[in-house]
Amino acid sequence: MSRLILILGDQLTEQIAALRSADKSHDVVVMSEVADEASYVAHHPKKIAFLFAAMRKFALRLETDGWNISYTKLDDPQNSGSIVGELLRYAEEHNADTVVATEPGEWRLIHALNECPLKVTQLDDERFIASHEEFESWADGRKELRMEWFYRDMRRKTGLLMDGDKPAGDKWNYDHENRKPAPGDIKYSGPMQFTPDETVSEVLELVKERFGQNFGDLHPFWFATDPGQAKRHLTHWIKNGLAKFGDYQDAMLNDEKFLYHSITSQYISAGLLDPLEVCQEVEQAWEDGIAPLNAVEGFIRQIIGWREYIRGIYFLAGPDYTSRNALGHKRVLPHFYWGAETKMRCVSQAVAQTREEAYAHHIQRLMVTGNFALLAGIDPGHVHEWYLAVYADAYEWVEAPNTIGMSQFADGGLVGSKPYVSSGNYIDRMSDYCKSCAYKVKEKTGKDACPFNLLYWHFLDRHRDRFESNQRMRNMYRTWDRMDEERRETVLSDAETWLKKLDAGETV
Ligand code: FAD
Ligand code: DLZ
Ligand code: SF4
Repeated sequence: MSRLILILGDQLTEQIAALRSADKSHDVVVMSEVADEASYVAHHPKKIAFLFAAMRKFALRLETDGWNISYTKLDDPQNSGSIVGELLRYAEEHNADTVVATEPGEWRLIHALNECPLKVTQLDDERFIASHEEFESWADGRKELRMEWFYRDMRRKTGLLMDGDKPAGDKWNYDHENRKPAPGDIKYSGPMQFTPDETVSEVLELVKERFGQNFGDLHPFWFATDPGQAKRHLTHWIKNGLAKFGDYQDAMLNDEKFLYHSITSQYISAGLLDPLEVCQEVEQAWEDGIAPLNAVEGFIRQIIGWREYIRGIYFLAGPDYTSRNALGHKRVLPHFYWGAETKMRCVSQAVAQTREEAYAHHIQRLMVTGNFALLAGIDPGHVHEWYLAVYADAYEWVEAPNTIGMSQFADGGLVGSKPYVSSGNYIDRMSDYCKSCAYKVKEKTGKDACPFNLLYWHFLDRHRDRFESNQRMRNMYRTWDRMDEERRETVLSDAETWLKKLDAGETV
């Protein structure tokens, strides 16, 4: 009897565990574009098009390589609409009762496969450097799960940037060299862009028809959709972007959507690039003198540190992680996250870019849209759904700990030792947004005051019981307490007035 080998939309590599365990002469590879996966949130059309195109090209490659493939297109009249439905349909067609899958990156799908009436084995996803067991044993007994300590273990394990048992350059972390604001006149040519081929064009038509109403621009579509293109994209970035990636990693400019960032997350997580190989190429660029150590270490830390750590947290925390709301925030997500007008230049810029590219870089996600949601007390469940929908690299295993944990502090401090909140000052220092904003970043009260300034103190004040004893927040409370009482009252009442306008649906 043949077995079904399930390959999901973000498992598009010959190295995926289920495929490696398969027998080409007997087994049938199942890949399906299904309504359930395409609509559990209102994904950005570019994200859906990217995955469907990359899935179709991968299936074609496997077929050429001699695999027996059962592929369902979204508009196939037989399509049952779900992954399990398709497994049942193909099990009957091929007289199979066994499925080999690679563990999905989402509890929802793991449970669906566990409950499937067929015999389903879920193999470990070996594309990651740390297995679940390794992360659990690292976390076991620790009071705080800080990324930096985990990252050092990953450096030792991979040997990346290691000089024997010491870090290259004698320092583990060059982050303090990586926070420069961008001078206004810098230009980055941006990521490599690809003209849609026949497969991509066919998918674009389908996505336009079925998901054209979702938030996000489908065109122009320029993503890489196979490993060859993704590799060219990486080489292009290593040559043109990597050297300055470190210095300007946190900077934001109105006219620069990509500013030295690698735009690799969507390719790595879908399986088009291998994370370890990417890091090895970047390390090689340092050895060849193409990029300095601060840039190379900064980048490698994002992949073998943050990315691995975030995944570890998702699986350690369990399926109820996404419903956590430690700060009790209840406000609905404002319409301007979906493109309605706002006078806040930083937010409108981050949202517009997200709509155009299904991309915003880390500091835009964390310190603009994330920071605003946290300061304004938006329900973290709403915030989570938004991030899961609008970015091309969003899968729950990576999006949820970043949003629920790092950005919204809704996990009560599992990911971060303090909330990532800031007033308008931080955004002004790191961007050119404030210069073209209707609000005034230097104003701390009054109708023109930057809302981040008002809401920052409002946040600290309303969560005083929880945060005032946090060592890392003492200075913030000291500054607040040093203001005279009248001024504090004005700040809080101006913040309340502003929030009332927000709740009333006024353009704020
Ligand atoms: P670069 O800046 O070039 O960084 C290099 C690589 O490091 C990325 O490609 C990515 O693979 C990895 N990386 C960097 N930071 C992180 C991180 N915090 N967690 C995991 N990997 C990281 N990243 C996603 O891949 N998917 C998400 O759904 C996602 N949601 C996020 C939500 C919020 C609220 C925040 C604050 C961050 C989120 N991130 C997410 C992390 C980060 O913003 C993106 O990985 C990064 O912006 C991707 O762009 P890039 O490829 O140009 O990254
Ligand atoms: C995100 C996504 C989308 C939009 N569509 C599909 C699909 O039609 N078929 C599929 O196999 N996978 C899809 N995916 C990716 C899955 O939802 C993904 O496997 C989970 O998010 C787990 O990481
Ligand atoms: Fe954003 Fe405030 Fe600056 Fe406007 S003034 S861009 S709202 S930080």
